Amino acid sequence: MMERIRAFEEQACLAAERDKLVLGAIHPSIGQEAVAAGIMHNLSKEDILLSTHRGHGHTLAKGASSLAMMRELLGREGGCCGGKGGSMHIADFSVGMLGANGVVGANITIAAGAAHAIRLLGDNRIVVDIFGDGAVNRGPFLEGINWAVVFKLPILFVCEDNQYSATTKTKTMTGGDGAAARAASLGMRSTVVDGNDVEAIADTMTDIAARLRDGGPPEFLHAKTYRRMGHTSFDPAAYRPEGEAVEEEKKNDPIERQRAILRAVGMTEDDIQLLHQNAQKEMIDILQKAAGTPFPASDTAFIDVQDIGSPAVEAY
Ligand SMILES: Cc1ncc(C[n+]2csc(CCOP(=O)(O)OP(=O)(O)O)c2C)c(N)n1
Ligand SMILES: [Mg+2]
Repeated sequence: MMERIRAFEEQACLAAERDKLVLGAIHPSIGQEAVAAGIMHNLSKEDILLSTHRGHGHTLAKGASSLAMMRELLGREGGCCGGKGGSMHIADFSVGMLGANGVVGANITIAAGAAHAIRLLGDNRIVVDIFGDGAVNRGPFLEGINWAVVFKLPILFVCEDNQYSATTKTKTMTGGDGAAARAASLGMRSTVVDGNDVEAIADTMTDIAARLRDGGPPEFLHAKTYRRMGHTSFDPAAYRPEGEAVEEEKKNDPIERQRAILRAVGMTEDDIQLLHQNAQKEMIDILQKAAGTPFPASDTAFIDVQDIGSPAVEAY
């Protein structure tokens, strides 16, 4: 899965920067793949996921079709949201993915609402809500977590901490002892995990998922990783200290770290390469297919659009 996420995003960056086929920004999660793969390994399609503007990996790992996602990025027919959402607003209800969200922190309260609905329905699905380290400084962090604690909702909040909030090192604008400490202060069980260690994340998540399915209470996971690229595919990240990203890649690339483990347990180099090549082939292929897919017919432009019939529509 980590290979597939990396390959998808490499192709998405090419689609945006080389081919100019993507309108708007895409936010790559290259270097952060262990969080998506480790967490989603423990979820079924019935479980609920909410994600952020940097959500391609989460969505793919939840089971969405890579081709439908790429079509969505390119605004084409057959995209997850009919080509109307784009990279930052991918949703695929058929796999329990309620939506990425371009508004930082907004998914936290929506996720609490989804978990509340599950509590009222009385089934044993769980909700996972993933947000960035910048989101912990927004109001919905307090509101959503407090609500979940008070109502003992079946939800895991995950802070995917890539150390940057757009162009700013997050710790320079965050008070106190960090995301997990804040969640703990609201009475929530909080775990810190190495966000570049896919097995550690998967194992931690196995335990958390079992506890949540058993009736809760809600939990918090702080996964520490690193954003290897700029904020968007076109951001050269000139604000970053020289050499920092290269050093992180050398020390902490989650795919390289897992390859080393696979070698140590006897997987052959050929098989390791095959995983890589299969992922590459899949994603090169879907970009080609997506680029060859027509745009949606113009008479579908206002279907599913909330503002239909409002004066605002006239203005456009
Ligand atoms: C409410 C709100 N404020 C500001 C922005 C602009 N913005 C987009 S992404 C981002 C940084 C978010 O950082 P973080 O939560 O750490 O997520 P990351 O980009 O690192 O994945 C900002 C400030 C926004 N989209 N929404
Ligand atoms: Mg961040």
